[in-house]
Amino acid sequence: MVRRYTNKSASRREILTGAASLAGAALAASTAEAETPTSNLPPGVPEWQQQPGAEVMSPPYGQPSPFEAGVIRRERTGGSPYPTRQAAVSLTPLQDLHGIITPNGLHYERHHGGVPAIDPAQHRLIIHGLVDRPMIFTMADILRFPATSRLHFLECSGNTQNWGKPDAALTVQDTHGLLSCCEWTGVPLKTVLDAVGVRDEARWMLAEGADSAAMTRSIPIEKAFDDALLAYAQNGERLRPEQGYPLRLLLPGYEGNTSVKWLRRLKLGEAPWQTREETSKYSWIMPDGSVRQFNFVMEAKSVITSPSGGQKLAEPGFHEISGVAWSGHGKVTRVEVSTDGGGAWSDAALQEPVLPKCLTRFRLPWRWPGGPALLSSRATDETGAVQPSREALLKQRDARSYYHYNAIQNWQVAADGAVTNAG
Ligand SMILES: Nc1nc2c(c(=O)[nH]1)N[C@H]1C(S)=C(S)[C@@H](COP(=O)(O)O)O[C@H]1N2
Ligand SMILES: [Mo]
Repeated sequence: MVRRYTNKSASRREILTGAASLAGAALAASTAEAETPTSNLPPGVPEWQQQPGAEVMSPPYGQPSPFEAGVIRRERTGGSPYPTRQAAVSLTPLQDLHGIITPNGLHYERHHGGVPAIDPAQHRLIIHGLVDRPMIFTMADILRFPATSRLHFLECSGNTQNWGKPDAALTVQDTHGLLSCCEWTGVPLKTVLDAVGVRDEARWMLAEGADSAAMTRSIPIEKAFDDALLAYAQNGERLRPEQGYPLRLLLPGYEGNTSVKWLRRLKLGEAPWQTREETSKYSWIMPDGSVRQFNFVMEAKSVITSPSGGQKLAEPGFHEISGVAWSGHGKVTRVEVSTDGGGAWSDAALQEPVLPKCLTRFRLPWRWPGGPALLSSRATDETGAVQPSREALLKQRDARSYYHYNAIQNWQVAADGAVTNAG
């Protein structure tokens, strides 16, 4: 059903609330077009141009158009459900995003114990262990340090569960939605560690969150002194509660799990602490059955977001193939695209800016001749690492693997233009 702004007696507020309440209004363009009165089409002057628009600050914190109400985070379809809604995930709608930035309200979520409601005035960060001056910082203290802003992706190491037989119904939100990219602002962790004086014997750092899961990870000291951030802002505003408000650790390029949210404690020590997230979880099963711990860096990876699963090409002819590529090792240097299932590859254009440990948008013009096509993308990063095929990845891991799936993603285009997940 298409709601039209025809009730001239209704107040602006009523109209806005009415529009906003369109339940999950994923308005199919074709339906909207079919019902558009010709008076709203050129050369007519459309209804919305015939009276002044909404007042400023309605609402004071801006919202997307009600017609974009279908662009939302979703839970994972397919696969095993999470046991509770506190220990769960929500996925970024990659198919609906443009460029490389994830709007804050669409950043994926992964919580092990729900989102704590933290009063920043009462929040503290303690730094102790092998340091000269153990200290407790308020948020005001953290905000006094010189700050920096950097664009980085964050990817959960559980992103993309294509280890088994592909589920054709999955969208790119399902397969790759545990991936987001923001401009993060905060204090370089090195600055704060220099203030407390880290002792020479310190080799590892424990990071603990103030959530009910007290999520805790051991981080190599080299990373702490390299590009780690104590982040308090994302895309220009303070962190969202679900991203770790008021303070999170941000470890660029590392698996998302190590970027501890609601950060309350850093402890310097000589050896890793062997917490739950680095023993029973987040380790790899190797082909010989052995287990490999501390697999921090997210490898070169890419995915075509348009056209992608669940979309439909309306007709043969021009279609831009577009997607995102990233690597935790640095910059993406190349993205190749194939439309025939890996027979021939063409170089896609990399859209500036191309930044280290950040999403890179790629684009390739394509003329769909009609008939079946298999669309794939393959990223290369500045270390020369090339995104592997699924076959090649499976040779390097045990079949029971779960984390760090970075193989090439394929989308099947059917003769009628319908696009499905081919794994
Ligand atoms: N304290 C705390 N930090 C956490 C988590 C958590 O549950 N608690 N989840 C981790 C995981 S598994 C990931 S992938 C990222 C997700 O960050 P996001 O929710 O901001 O996307 O945060 C990490 N940091
Ligand atoms: Mo994660």
